[in-house]
Amino acid sequence: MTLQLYGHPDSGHACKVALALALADLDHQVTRVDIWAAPDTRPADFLAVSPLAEVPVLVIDGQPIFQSGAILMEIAQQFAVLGGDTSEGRRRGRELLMWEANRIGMCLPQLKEARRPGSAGLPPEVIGWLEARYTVDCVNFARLKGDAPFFHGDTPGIGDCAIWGYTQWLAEAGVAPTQPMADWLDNMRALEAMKTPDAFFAV
Ligand SMILES: N[C@@H](CCC(=O)N[C@@H](CS)C(=O)NCC(=O)O)C(=O)O
Repeated sequence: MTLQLYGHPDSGHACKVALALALADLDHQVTRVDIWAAPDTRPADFLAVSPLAEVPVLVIDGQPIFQSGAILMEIAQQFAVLGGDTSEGRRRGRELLMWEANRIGMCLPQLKEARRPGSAGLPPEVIGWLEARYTVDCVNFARLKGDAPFFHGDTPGIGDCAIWGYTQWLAEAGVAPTQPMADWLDNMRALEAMKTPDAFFAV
């Protein structure tokens, strides 16, 4: 079995997958793709497996999968890890992934990019709209997590990986964590498999 991950440290979507592979202790190769270079200048082997020229892509035994959520579900199911070993865990993972993609994954990447030095930014009313969405997401974050240390219970699952992808950069996005979020972020940072984005995609 070979696993090849294409990603970049500035991509929270790629970080979600890198974290899942690390937590599940799955041996894999990493290829760093420059997401700031023009898409058609990216390496041919990457363009051959990435239909949208985007990261992440995970190639499992020659079979490429794109879209971070789809990759996380594949990892959980195929390797019976991170919640994928039970039907309840897989359902929980799917629910959390859909929520993250529609909510957190819709506002934090845009806020982070708008504040990146050199970015074209976003109109103030768009920033205001995204920040208002984030405020709602904070309330629902606490509802969904409940009192357990992780979204999947006592140990992290693919939902935690997905939610981590961009919540790791709240300061860069210009927003603050709520207390439940800060506590969960501490739990995530304390995981033995946790790395910085640069370490996940070291060249
Ligand atoms: N919905 C996709 C988003 C993928 C995505 O937007 N990737 C960005 C980096 S975060 C990318 O590759 N951007 C380069 C480009 O679009 O040229 C996922 O969850 O994987």
